[in-house]
Amino acid sequence: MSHCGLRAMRALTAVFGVLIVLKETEAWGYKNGILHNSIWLEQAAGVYHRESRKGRYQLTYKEAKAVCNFEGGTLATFDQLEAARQIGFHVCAAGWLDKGRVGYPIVKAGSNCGFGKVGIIDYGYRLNKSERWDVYCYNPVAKECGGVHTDPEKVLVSPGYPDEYQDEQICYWHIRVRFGHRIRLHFLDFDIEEDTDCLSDHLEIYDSYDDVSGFVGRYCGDQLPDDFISTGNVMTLKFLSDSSVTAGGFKLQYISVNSSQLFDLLADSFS
Ligand SMILES: [Ca+2]
Repeated sequence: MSHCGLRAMRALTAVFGVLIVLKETEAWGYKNGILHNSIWLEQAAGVYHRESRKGRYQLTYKEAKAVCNFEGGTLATFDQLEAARQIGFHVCAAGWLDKGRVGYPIVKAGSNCGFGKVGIIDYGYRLNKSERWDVYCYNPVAKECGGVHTDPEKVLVSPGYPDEYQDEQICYWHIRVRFGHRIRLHFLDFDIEEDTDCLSDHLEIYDSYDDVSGFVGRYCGDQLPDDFISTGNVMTLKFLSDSSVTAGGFKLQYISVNSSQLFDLLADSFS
C-alpha cells in the first residue's frame, strides 16, 4: 500500500472510531462522560427505573425480575411504562420489561437519547435473556413520593406522613440546589422499623445525584440522625420499606447554604 493510501486508511479508521463513539453517545445519553439517566430515578404511575448496584446495564432478565420482586413489585409491562411516560416519565436508559421485552420511555425528543423519537423506544422481546440492561419495575401499592427538588429549602416527609408509612414503599428524593451551594440536611422526626443493619426498612443518604455513588449512611430506628452537609450541590435520599411492620416515618428539612453560611454553621458547631 502506498504511503498516501495508508494515511487515508488511518484517517478513515479514526473517523469510524469517532462515529461509533457518537452513536453510543446518542443511544445511551452519555454527557461529559457522565450517564445522565441517573437523575431520573423517580417513579411515575407506580413505574420506576432501577439499575444494578454494580452500575448501569448489569442486570440479566432473571436478576432484573429479582430486583423488582425484592422491592415488592413486578416487572413493568410495556403498557404500564407507556402510561407512566404519558405523565412525564422520561428515562434515558434501556431496561427489562415484562416477558423479556426491553425499552425505555422518552417524553422529550433529544439528539442524545432515543434517536430523536418520542414514545417507548422498543428493543423488542430479547431472545438472549442473558443480555444485561437496567429494569423497569411496577408497584401500584407504592405511594407517590420522592421526586426532583430544586427549591432552596424544603421539608420532605415519608409517604403518608404524619400517618405511618405503608409496606413496600420505595422513594427517591433527588435534591439539586444552585451550583456552588451545598445542602444541609436536618432531621425533625424519625421513626423507621428498627432492625439489625436496617435491612428491613431504611432511609439512605447519598452525597451524589443517584444511589450508585456517594453512600453516606443507612438509617432506621427512632433516633434522629445527625445533620449532614453535602460536599456538592446535589444529594439523594432513598426510602425503602419491606413487606411487614411499619412505623411513624420521618420528617426532615433541607436548606441550601452558600460558603459563608456554611462557615457560620461550622463555627457554631465548634463553639
Ligand atoms: Ca417494615
